[in-house]
Amino acid sequence: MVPDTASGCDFVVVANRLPVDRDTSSPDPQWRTSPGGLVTALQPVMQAQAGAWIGWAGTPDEDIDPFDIDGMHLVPLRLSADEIELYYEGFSNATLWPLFHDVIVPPEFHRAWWDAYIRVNRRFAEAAADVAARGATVWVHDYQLMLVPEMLRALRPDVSIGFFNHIPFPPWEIFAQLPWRTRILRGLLGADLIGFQRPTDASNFRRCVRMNFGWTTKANAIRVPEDPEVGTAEHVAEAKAFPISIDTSALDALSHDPAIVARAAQIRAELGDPEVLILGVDRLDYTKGIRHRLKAYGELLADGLIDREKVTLVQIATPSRERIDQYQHIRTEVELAVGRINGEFSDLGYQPLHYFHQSYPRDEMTALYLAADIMLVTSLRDGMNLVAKEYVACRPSGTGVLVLSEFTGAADQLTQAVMVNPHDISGLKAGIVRAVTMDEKEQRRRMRAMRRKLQGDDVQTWSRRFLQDLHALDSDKGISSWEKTA
Ligand code: GDG
Repeated sequence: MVPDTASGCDFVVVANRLPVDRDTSSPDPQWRTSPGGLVTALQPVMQAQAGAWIGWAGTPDEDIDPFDIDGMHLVPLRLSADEIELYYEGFSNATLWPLFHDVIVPPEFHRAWWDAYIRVNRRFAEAAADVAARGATVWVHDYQLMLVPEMLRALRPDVSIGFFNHIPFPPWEIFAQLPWRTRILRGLLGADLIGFQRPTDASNFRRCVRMNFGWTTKANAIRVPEDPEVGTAEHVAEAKAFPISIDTSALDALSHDPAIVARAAQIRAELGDPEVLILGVDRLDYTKGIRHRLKAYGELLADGLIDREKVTLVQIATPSRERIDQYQHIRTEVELAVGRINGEFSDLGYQPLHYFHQSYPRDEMTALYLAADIMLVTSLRDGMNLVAKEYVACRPSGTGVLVLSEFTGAADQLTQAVMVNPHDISGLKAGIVRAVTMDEKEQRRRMRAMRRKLQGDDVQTWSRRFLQDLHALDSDKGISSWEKTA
């Protein structure tokens, strides 16, 4: 039964984290919106439609009343320390994350993690069902919440449900390992529209549906039969690509800010004015290919293929998921490699590699992008990789070279980057040398094309396209369109 939701919200975002951080510097801690792409994209829709955002506030075992900030209604959900360990660190980040990133490290399958995942997903679905007005639009985000669409559809068949998967979707041959694959697919299929980063992700998903259930799919559409056990009726779900992007104009404005431009010059000066400044910016995650990048860089210094007096690499590795074993392991490996390179190739006046295991404010990140001649993005697998797009958006000079892994979603769009296969260390070395030696004319030609691409493709356009498609499906009610194409 549809509850009386006359006073509910017409637009509801459901994501693992709320888009806020608590500023604990004052005696009376205040919330601040965290400057992320998703908030930027959704805030105008939230403000126009009295939208709500449901998520965890970041501290375990804490009850926080709903509150309003910057025109958004935030609904914090309580997660216990145990749930963070089993649902978030466990099932989300040690089962799904590695499985969906080409099993770079082995995924772990534990039934207790799965039970916690169901429990927490149900809590999110129930919160969305409580908050959404009749006929509302609910947009669920990412791999931590894949069961929410079906759970919500059972509770609230009147709402229109979108899901966006920020990470890759694996091919059936990998996905099939998951002991709970049927439940995850059914969970996602509860949505009317399931968005992916790349067309390949969407086609992997549709093939998983065909292989797992033996159902047919038509173009992007999947006819999902009723499930009396769960309480959902037959409907048509669409699975297609909506590549995410960045707030291009905000970054462009920052990159013209005189204080940030001055800071970029200062960064170069502090590094000893290298002829070529190379930059890497990643969460410290095994998917980002930081080890491969350092191996290539170390070999280039050893071979003398790049001039150690002229080139400096700055690697920012933002702390991430530090309680998970594999993340502690990758940190040790990266830091060993950093120590080796600096131990071997530094002298009193020169350090080839500056490594920072810290987070920085957005202005400082922008100054780093402005300062860098070359950006290295060498992910082994990455849904999109926003850093690649941010670097391009922060190059108003039109110079600079992006070295980009083929295994990122961004590679589908930023085709003028120097493409590399990070597993091929010789090829990666050649890509870096190509970037270091590229003449300015070629840099400008490539950068111009990539910047043009980003102007017509920002995060606002991304959310608008997704929501327009969702509403178009909704007015059509799916089944009739399926019949039309029969
Ligand atoms: C997931 C998918 C997909 C990083 N360090 C700092 C900082 N950052 C910002 C970057 C960028 C964002 O964090 C990282 O985004 P990525 O896309 O590179 O990677 P993931 O975190 O893995 O994101 C990915 C994305 O979701 C969106 O759908 O593209 O594939 O894995 O914006 O700038 N920002 C600041 N300080 C830091 O120290 N201010």
